[in-house]
Amino acid sequence: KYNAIIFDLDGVICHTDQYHYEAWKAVADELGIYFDEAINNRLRGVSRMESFEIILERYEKEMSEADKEHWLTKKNEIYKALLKNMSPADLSLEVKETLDGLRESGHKLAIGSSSKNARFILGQLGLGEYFDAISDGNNISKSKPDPEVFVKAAEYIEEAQKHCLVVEDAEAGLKAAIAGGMDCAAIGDAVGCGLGTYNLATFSDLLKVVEN
Ligand code: B16
Ligand code: MG
Repeated sequence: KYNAIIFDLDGVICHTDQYHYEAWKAVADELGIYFDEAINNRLRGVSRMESFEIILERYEKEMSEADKEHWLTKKNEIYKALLKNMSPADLSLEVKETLDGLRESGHKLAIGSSSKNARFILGQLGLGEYFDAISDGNNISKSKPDPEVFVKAAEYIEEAQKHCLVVEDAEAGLKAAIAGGMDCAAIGDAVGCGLGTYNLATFSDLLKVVEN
């Protein structure tokens, strides 16, 4: 049924929540805005600017677009410095073995991530050359729940959307897959929202999903 699997990156292939948290916390502290892990969870799968808008809900004053850009650049500099701590040791054996298994069974494998740092993160994990295509925050004009990032991924690997399965950890990502006419497998927090065609208890469950 599926010729290709399109993976979200953060929260599916790897976990960068803590680094996003530390970088946003540094920015929020400088601005005197309250920020905690619960607010950080709302930023999952959301673009950088939209993430900042959520943080600014607790900011009393108005902020100019130029100032917003300044803080976004600052957040990304802190975040990228933290990403340098990532290495192939951060890629779990389960994820690597499952990806290899899916490839051996003839599936094309692509990335569909909102992040502009997707290629950098994949390089840190030792997956720089691994995927057949990467669609990320650099090639889209609308972020999830818009389907653009996944539609582009399907285009890059030359597969019809109905033959692609998306794997996502965020509700916005599941909505994006559905809007793009694709089935989706929910993992982690996304399981709770009930939008997944399948719910994965663990990453390797994907092997069972594609067998059927
Ligand atoms: P960046 P995904 C998303 O990645 C993250 O989940 C989200 O928290 C982040 O704000 C977004 O990428 C943009 O990331 O600032 O690196 O461009 O889950 O779509 O792989
Ligand atoms: Mg994600």
